Amino acid sequence: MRLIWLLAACVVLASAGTSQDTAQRRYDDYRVYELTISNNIQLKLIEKLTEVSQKYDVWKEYDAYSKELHVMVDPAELQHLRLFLKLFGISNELLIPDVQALIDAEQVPSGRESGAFGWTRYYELEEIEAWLDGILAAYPTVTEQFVVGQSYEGRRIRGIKISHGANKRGIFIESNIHAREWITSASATWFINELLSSQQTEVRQLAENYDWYIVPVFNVDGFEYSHRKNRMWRKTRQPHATSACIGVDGNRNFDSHWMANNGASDQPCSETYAGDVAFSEPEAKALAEYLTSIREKFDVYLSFHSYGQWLLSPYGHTKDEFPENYEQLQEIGSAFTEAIRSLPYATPYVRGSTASTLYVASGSSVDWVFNELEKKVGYTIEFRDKGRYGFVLPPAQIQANCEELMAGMIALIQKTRELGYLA
Ligand code: 0X9
Ligand code: ZN
Ligand code: ZN
Repeated sequence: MRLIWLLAACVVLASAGTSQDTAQRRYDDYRVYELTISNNIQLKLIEKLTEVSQKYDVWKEYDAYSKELHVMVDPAELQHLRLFLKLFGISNELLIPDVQALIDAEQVPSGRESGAFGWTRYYELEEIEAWLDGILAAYPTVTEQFVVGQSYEGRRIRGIKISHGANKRGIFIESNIHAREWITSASATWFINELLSSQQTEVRQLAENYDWYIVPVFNVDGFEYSHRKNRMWRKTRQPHATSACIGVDGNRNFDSHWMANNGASDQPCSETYAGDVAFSEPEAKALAEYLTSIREKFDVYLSFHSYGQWLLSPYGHTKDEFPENYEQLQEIGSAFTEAIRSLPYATPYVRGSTASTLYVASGSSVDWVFNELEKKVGYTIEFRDKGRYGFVLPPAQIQANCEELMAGMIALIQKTRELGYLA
């Protein structure tokens, strides 16, 4: 009985207090553990412990495929966590002993820097936008900028359209909806650059046969915040009326099965907070409106995320139903994963429907486009890695991740076309 009270105290203590965002937040001695869950009670307890606590940050939610979850813990909470894990017999492995050490290492470019924009380090929003301006100026006949809308803090959400002529089918890429997933915008900018400058036949075909709409940094406010204040920021930056916690998970805020099946949280302090209402976030609303305005122009929708090496198709909101074209989506998915596995890195990706292979996630952008705009080829791509570095993927891995993306994309688009989409 006393143990139960101790546990209750743990949960309460862990949820108390919010942090101040003055200087750059540090993560000295923060650890990331991989927890292996063997029953539902363990899962519920862990979810309860971590949902709104500022002492915990779930890096990867529990998924039915691996039965594991990754959680970062504040060093001040470590004793409690250990006791908790012991009490409930939850097996665990230390993935990252000191998150700050990875954050520091991440700031070191992986090669000689030429001064020009490249893919040996991560860039801030301003630098990415300056690069984008340069690209638009250098390729004026085949590129065009578009603006999705404005963020809560008033930033423009910018995208680039690459087109080699009228009447081509379009592919839309949304990237960095989750602020801390820096590899996504690094990969999106690399991909833009390849579409414009590569001489490789398959890449030229990709570039010239389709219209590309690419938004390298969608969650502009969050991304800026992740660079300046808190490397681990995920959500948007709109404050909440009844809570000190800020922001909404943009990928839970779309108006398609919003808040269905516990696929999001109604707690403002949760990292998967869905918002008070669907489209509470100006960013999500603006994207939905923009996509609606070009709905006749695109057939494929991709959302870049990290991490985990997954290619995820709808549905996210339920694991009990599958879309009509599920088999085809898996066939396209296999083309993607096999292409990546056949590279020298042999990086394993797993494909499957979001809810059945990963976890239920409701109100996501991909599902909204799939269900509401009826664009029947949509995927979430979860880039490298599997958790050794997690969100703090070293700059030395940017290039390899990008090569994998290109190999996967060539195969994905080719198979999509073969199956009669994109025609
Ligand atoms: O939970 C998410 O939003 C994504 N994973 S992440 O670790 N990057 O946060 C998965 C999104 C799944 N996609 C769909 N629901 N369609
Ligand atoms: Zn505690
Ligand atoms: Zn994400």
